[in-house]
Amino acid sequence: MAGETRDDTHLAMLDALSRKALWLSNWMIHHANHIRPNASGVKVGGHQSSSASMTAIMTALYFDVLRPEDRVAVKPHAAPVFHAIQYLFGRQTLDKLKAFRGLGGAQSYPSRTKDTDDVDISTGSVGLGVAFTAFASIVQDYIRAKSWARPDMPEGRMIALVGDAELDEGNVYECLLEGWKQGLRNTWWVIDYNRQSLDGVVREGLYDRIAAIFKAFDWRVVTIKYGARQRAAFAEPGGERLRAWIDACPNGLYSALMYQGGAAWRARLQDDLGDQGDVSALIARRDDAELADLMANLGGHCLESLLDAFHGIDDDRPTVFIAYTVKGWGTPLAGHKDNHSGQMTEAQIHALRDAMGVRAGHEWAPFEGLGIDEAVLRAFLDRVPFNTGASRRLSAAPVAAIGPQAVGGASTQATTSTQTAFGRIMDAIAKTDTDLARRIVTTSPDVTVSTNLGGWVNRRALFAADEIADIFQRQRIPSAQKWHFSPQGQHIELGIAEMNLFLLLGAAGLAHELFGERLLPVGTLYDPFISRGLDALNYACYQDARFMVVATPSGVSLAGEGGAHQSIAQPLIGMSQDGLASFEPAFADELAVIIDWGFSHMQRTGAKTPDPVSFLPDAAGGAVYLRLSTRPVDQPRRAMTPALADAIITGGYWLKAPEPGCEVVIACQGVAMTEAVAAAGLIGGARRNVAVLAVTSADRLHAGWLAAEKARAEGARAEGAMDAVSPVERLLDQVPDHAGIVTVIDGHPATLAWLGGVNGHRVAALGVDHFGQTGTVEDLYAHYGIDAQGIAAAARRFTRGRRRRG
Ligand SMILES: Cc1ncc(C[n+]2csc(CCOP(=O)(O)OP(=O)(O)O)c2C)c(N)n1
Ligand SMILES: [Mg+2]
Repeated sequence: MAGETRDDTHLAMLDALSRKALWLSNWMIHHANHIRPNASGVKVGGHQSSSASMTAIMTALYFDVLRPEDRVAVKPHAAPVFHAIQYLFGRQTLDKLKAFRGLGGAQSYPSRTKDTDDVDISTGSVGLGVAFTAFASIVQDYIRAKSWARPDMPEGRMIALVGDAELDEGNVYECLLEGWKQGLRNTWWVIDYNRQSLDGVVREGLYDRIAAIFKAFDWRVVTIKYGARQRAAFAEPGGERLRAWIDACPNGLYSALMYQGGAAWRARLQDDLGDQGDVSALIARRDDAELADLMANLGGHCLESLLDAFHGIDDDRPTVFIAYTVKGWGTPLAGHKDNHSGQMTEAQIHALRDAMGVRAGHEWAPFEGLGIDEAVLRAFLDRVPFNTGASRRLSAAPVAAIGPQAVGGASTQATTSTQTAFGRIMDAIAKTDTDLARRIVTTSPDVTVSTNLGGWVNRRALFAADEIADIFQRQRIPSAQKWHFSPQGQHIELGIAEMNLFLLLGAAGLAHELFGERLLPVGTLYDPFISRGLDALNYACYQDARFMVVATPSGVSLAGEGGAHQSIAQPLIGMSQDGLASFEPAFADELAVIIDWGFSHMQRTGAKTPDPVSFLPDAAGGAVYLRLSTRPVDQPRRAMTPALADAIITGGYWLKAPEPGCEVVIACQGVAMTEAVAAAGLIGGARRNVAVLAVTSADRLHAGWLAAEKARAEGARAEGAMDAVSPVERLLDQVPDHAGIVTVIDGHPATLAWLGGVNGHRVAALGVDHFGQTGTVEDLYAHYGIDAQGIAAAARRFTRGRRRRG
């Protein structure tokens, strides 16, 4: 195997491939920006310097160190290097490289869902891919503790290739602390320590801070500072003086000299070290080009040093490699403080091409100019461990749902809250001896008990690599919670950081593809704090992770908690977040149907084409968001028919159907249903028909409507069928044109205001549009006009208005 026979030929091979990866990544960006037609004139972009900085690190890893079971998050702006390497492996097409950053082309930042060259972990929002690796490792441990791990799949290392400025992101530190608590293993972070970010050169002394932080969390710190040629020079007479000069050189000056080249290095070194005997002679022995090469030979660009460092690790302790690099290494952009988005000129790229031995017109040739026989290179690539085996994207058979009846232990209560019902449903599932129960893994950022997961945890225990008994139980101190940790446990208790919650849900929600084992992750948190983890939630959805996030309390319904604990925008987040089916049920029986459906939805992987009835792309599956409340609500006494269950999943149904003379519809999502029903009673009656539309998912009704609109538009364009009708249109088709709709939600009124656009009904959109107060629910609902009186008042405007307009 490569890596085990590290002789000169092997190094020469790697060096050739490194040069090729450097060239192809730079050319890919040049081609996209300067050769491919670009009618709009809008910058295409791409990061030549950030790619160059990482080339040797990625060469050492991909062509030697990595094993098929390892999983890698590549620094987003090194995507071109990743695509180039996959191209050399024969796993990326030339067409995709030519279309880099174009429609259907290789993606700007590595993407699991959009790229076709086997991206392990998407990146783009800096810091998230880094932390994701830690949670992927925890998920790997979880699976192995259950003895599910596939016998053909050894334990992998979860590896992040990290830009040094990514360490500015707070989520990195949140994850370090969580990792320490969880006994993190098998995690490598390789920091591309080029001491430049986007805007410029970083502060002096950063290395010491970084190293100290990692050591504080019990990580091994491996510093790869000097290349082999530098180390050889340090061994020459006077070499120690040169090393001391390098160590003392400020980051900005080193970068500037890198940019200026050999003559500038000589002038500066002579100023500082001239007439000093051995070291002056050491410098004088080298011509300008050799001197520049020596000073550029930092550890992160030296394959030998990198391989030594990586192969030096033979245990599972989390390890950070701080690899000193130069941003733009090997290109004329090297070291310039503005090089982040800088690109080579035509003349510069041609000069680089010539230096690479690549002929004009042969820029994409994978093996041109390497001085090694193509057959030898191909044979080498075929033997590279990472390149052996089939697709790295694994799969796992779906776990069967158990039906809403089996999970619906809550529906017998006359009055209950959706959050109480959630706890009972989870408890009911926990009692079953089913694969579904076994594959669920729950997690919560220090709000397990207050989000009602206590019953589940009591039955299914907490996860930890080693048993930890519940001391309170042992001491016979009464407590409703049994907190027993064991490798069999199925709840991962997190610290408060919501970013970590969504990163873990993302990693666990990809267990089937990363590790070939199905997990059904359920995470609970406080609804307003979705915003705290929002980018990680978006990131999990972007990666197509499958999970269920259950958030309470909705809106101002936990009225006593006040503005900081009340959520307003969350229903709009639920609607606008791609890949997330969002529900806000009012009743417990709806919740049972939704949860049962949700576990199946989390496992579907079909086509994204809209269903002909719901107009939702449900065959493709996705993640699920449930917005619940702690407020008790009177429950309807009814049988759950298949038709009702379908409507609940589609997004809405008539709680009180419109009659032909209907003047007002009250459309309500979630916990304000109590007020909606009461308002209908106030204004309806013998004389006037008031209908009540129970919306379980504005998200899905809205998405179905847009999809039907699109289908009609396409039909019109093609002069084909235009008869697509979405569920919300079928519902509102029953409402007379002159009727008005009052929409009600404990959340932002825009969530339902669009209902007026469907058939042109007038709308009064009620909801919460300012920070909440403390008070009782009655106080607050009256304050926002979503109490029964407020709803009735809004409805009266319609009935009077109609008469006036006669
Ligand atoms: C969350 C987030 N904020 C900002 C950006 C824009 N951005 C992309 S790269 C970058 C600088 C990264 O510097 P570093 O990590 O040191 O990478 P280098 O290019 O130096 O290797 C910034 C600010 C981003 N991608 N994500
Ligand atoms: Mg940097």
